[in-house]
Formats: sequence, structure tokens, C-alpha cells
Amino acid sequence: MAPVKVFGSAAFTNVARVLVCLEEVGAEYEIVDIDFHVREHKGPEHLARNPFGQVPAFQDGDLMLFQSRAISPYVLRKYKTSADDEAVNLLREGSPEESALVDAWLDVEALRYDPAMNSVFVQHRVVPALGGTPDEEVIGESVEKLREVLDVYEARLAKHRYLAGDFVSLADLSHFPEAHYFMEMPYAAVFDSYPRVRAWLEDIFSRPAVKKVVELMSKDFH
Ligand SMILES: N[C@@H](CCC(=O)N[C@@H](CS)C(=O)NCC(=O)O)C(=O)O
Repeated sequence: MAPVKVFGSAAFTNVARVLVCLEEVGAEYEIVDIDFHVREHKGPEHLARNPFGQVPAFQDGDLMLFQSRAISPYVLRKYKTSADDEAVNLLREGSPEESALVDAWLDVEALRYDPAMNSVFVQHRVVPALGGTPDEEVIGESVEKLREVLDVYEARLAKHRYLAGDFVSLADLSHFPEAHYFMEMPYAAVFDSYPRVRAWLEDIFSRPAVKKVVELMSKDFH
């Protein structure tokens, strides 16, 4: 069987989210780089894969998918060997209650955490790389929004080991790509006020699948 293809470099956080799922389940995959410098992502071939001209896109035979938070559950469902295989039970689909909580915290990640983290990353890393000056007001506002999210996480992690409950899930893993870049920025000190969040992140970063993808991200980040 031909390996599945992930279009886009590991350095992109949304690509890394998909890669960590493939690593968690031990699937064979191929990364196909899309050259942003020549705007390959907005060319007809890539638009046929992802109509928004973004990465990742994902191909499994005749199936083409886009949106990392749709691709990731697909990967986890497809390669899950048995309902009680705890190692890859990252969606908790055997339990309507647990899987609903996974969905809820994935939504929080996508709609609250990711925009705040990404906005700081864009101002601090992307804007200067394009010759601009970071907007400190935008950074301040984003850090404030991040604190609001982390207040909730700290309270949640006082009650449960992970976000959706006392089991690791995709909702937890989905946080690591943005955190990987954020922790290298001066604003990382924000996390010092959140010891449970810090311990939770350390736990996620200690997973072999996450370590592997962090390596790929570092190699690809220019
Ligand atoms: N919600 C989408 C977001 C994808 C996205 O924003 N990808 C970025 C890279 S991380 C991208 O391709 N940006 C180029 C563009 O938007 O033109 C997902 O989760 O896949």
C-alpha cells in the first residue's frame, strides 16, 4: 500500500499537528514540500488539494483532505487497531462522554489558544522576517488573550491530568506545535504563572511522537 502523503513542510504548525498523529499510530507517510517562495500553495495543482491554498493537504489514495483538525482524527480513526488500544486511543470514541470532551477542548485549542499564540508568533517572527516592525500593541493584546485561556487550563488541570480528562487525547497533542515556537520567544515567561500548564506541556513534549515531529520542525524552520 502506498504511504499517505502530507503536503506542506513540518515547520508549519498545522502540518505538525497531522504529523504527530501519523507518528503516534506508527503510519508510513511521505512529506511533499510545497514551495511558498514561488507561491506553489496558490497554484492550480495545490488549489485542487486545498481550495484555500493552504497547507496541510493530505492524500490517502483517492481521498484528498484539508484542514488539520479534520485530517488528524481521520488518521487516528483509520489506524486505530482496537477500541481498547490505550496507546492510540486519542479520540476516545468508545465513550460519547469522553469523545465530546475531546471535541470541546479541541475547539478551545482551535478558537482561543491557537489564534492568541499564532498572533504573537506572526508579530515576533514573521513580520520582522518580511522587513516589518512588530506591533507591540497586538502582541500585548494577544498575550492577554492567552492568559485568559491559560487561567482556564490551570484550573482544569488542577482537577484532571489532561484537558479532556485523566487520559491523553488529541486535544492535548494539538497544542504542542504553537507551544514549540512560543517557548523560544521572550514571552514564554507568561507560562511561569501556570505551573500545572507547564507540567502538562512537559508531559506532552516527552512523548516520542512529539519529539520526532519537533525534530522535523526544527530541521525545516528557516
Ligand atoms: N485551519 C487550517 C489552517 C491552515 C493554515 O493556516 N495553514 C497555513 C500554514 S500553518 C498556511 O498555509 N498559510 C498560507 C496561507 O494562508 O496563504 C488547518 O488547520 O489546516
